[in-house]
Amino acid sequence: MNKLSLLIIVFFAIGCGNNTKSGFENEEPISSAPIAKSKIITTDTLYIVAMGENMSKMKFNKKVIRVPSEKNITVALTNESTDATMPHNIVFIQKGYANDVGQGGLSHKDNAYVNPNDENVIAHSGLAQIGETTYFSFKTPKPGNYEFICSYPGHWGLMKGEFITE
Ligand SMILES: [Cu+2]
Repeated sequence: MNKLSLLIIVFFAIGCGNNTKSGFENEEPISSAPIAKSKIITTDTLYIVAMGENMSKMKFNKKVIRVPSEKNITVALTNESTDATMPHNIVFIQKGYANDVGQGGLSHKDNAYVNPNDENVIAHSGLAQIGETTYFSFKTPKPGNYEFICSYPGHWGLMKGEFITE
């Protein structure tokens, strides 16, 4: 190999390196959440959206949430409802206790409508007002079938789904 071809190879390698770097910089994730109380970005974050402009259209964007069991995860709940009367939370509960947990939370407005002593509650977020994202972390339970609801008064009948750990 003569000096000229070696020089060309080195020059080419530097050029490729720069291209790779600038390409990577363009791939930064863009968050659509307009307001975040705190921002925790990890690979173990579960992104959930609550939506619907009124009580007949309110829903979560997932019917089933499937996560690894006994693992620390962060939940990011974004409220995309457009009416200020539609705050939402997400409450992970024992299967079959949606109504009990919802009713039990009615007198606990100061705790996001969740009774802090409710043994059927596995974990819950705070209330996300419209346009907000609320974050919280918890350790998922042992493998099994659970449920999730929004416990804001009157919401858990429609805002619910299956929570599966495996
Ligand atoms: Cu709700």
